[in-house]
Amino acid sequence: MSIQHMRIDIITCLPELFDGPMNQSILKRAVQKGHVEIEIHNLRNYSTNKHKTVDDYAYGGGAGMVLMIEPIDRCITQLKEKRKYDELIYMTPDGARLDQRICNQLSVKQNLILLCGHYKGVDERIRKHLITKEISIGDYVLSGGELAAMVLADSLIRLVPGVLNDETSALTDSFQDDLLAPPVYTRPEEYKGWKVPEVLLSGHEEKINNWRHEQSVERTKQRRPDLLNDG
Ligand code: 6GU
Repeated sequence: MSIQHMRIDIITCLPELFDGPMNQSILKRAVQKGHVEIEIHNLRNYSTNKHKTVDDYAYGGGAGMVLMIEPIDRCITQLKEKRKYDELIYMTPDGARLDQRICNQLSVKQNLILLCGHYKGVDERIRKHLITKEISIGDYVLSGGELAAMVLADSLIRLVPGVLNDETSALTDSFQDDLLAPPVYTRPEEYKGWKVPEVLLSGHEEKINNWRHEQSVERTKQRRPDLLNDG
């Protein structure tokens, strides 16, 4: 069996924004180890006019520029000539709100395109004819889809098998079983009189697992009761 590999192509008019986050520890290692390939595409390079513009005024008037069809379509067409894509995702505040269930579903895909919106958004015809999924990272507005695309990419890459050192650590994340993660402790056993719960020092695996589960349930009841009522 071959190792799972994910390729993410990101289309943006602000490619510089991706320099920092994509070269950071886990993501960088995932790329170096060959689990993930990320390519950033500057929309400007796909513009056909002499000023390299990628946006224009909205038909019907009103404030805000709209990303034009042509540069986006040219970029997508070139990518599709090279490989088949599982999803073409538009990052937009009116998309489906990202949660761990969506992350899990997308993490098994091989080739994804993330299109970052900007200004007032993209020409609606791109959404209608080319986009297969629209995702938001929460009910607040960012100045562009770039930060959201990084959030989505990070959440997916860490789920690709082999990316995390201890593969089970993604399984114990908050939300993986609709529960928040339990509290964790490390040395020292006591600090300023603040003690680590006795059970964690007992070495009794079954008791520890039971305690962690109880803590998860309790924490979820207290902080996110909505998670318990869903599904
Ligand atoms: Cl995906 N884009 C923008 N511009 N704002 C957002 C978002 C996306 N998700 C939440 N807010």
